[in-house]
Amino acid sequence: MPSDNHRAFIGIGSNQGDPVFQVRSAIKAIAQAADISLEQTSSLYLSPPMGPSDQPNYVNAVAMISTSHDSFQLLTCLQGIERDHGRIRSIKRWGPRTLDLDILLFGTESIDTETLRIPHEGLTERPFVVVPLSEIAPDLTLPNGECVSDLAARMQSQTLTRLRED
Ligand code: A4P
Ligand code: MG
Repeated sequence: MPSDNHRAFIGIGSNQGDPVFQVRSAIKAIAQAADISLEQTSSLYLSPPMGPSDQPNYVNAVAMISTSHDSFQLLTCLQGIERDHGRIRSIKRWGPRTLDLDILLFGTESIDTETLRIPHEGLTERPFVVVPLSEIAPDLTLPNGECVSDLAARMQSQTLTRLRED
């Protein structure tokens, strides 16, 4: 990895428009994006919606990338990929979506602005983020100092189903 590159983790989620297809297609788009190199991707996981329950189950995954973008440039790029996948932002918080791409971690950066907060809010409380993250980077130390695999092992993740590859 060149020294001006940053390692980042991206949370991928979908619960509309064939979610498995959306997540796989998003992974391809990330791999093809300029100035981003896809390093690892987790399995796909199915889980009930966090938030309003009157929406379909979600498919989630996590990707590890290296990029020469800064974190704001990366956000712009990911929002372009969301748009390409028919994402329409609704005013409903945690409502259904064809594709959601969240920057979970960006190197060791800590950012708190209107448009970008890193680490991503709720990162350490969500099994659909922690479990796939732990699958691809088990030794990763989270900003709270905890090893991600220890957190994943402690987490209630009965509602999370790992999807088999076909
Ligand atoms: N933004 C701030 N920080 C970030 C970041 N680190 N990465 C801003 C990406 N975006 C970030 O996001 C709203 C604004 O957050 C963006 O314009 C960006 O500037 P959004 O994607 O438009 O809205 P959202 O996703 O509905 O809001 P939010 O609060 O990010 O929701 P979450 O946390 O993404 O949760 N249940 C299951 N099982 N699986 C899921 O994946 N996802 C959600 C959404 C709800 N329930 C779920 C799942
Ligand atoms: Mg989001």
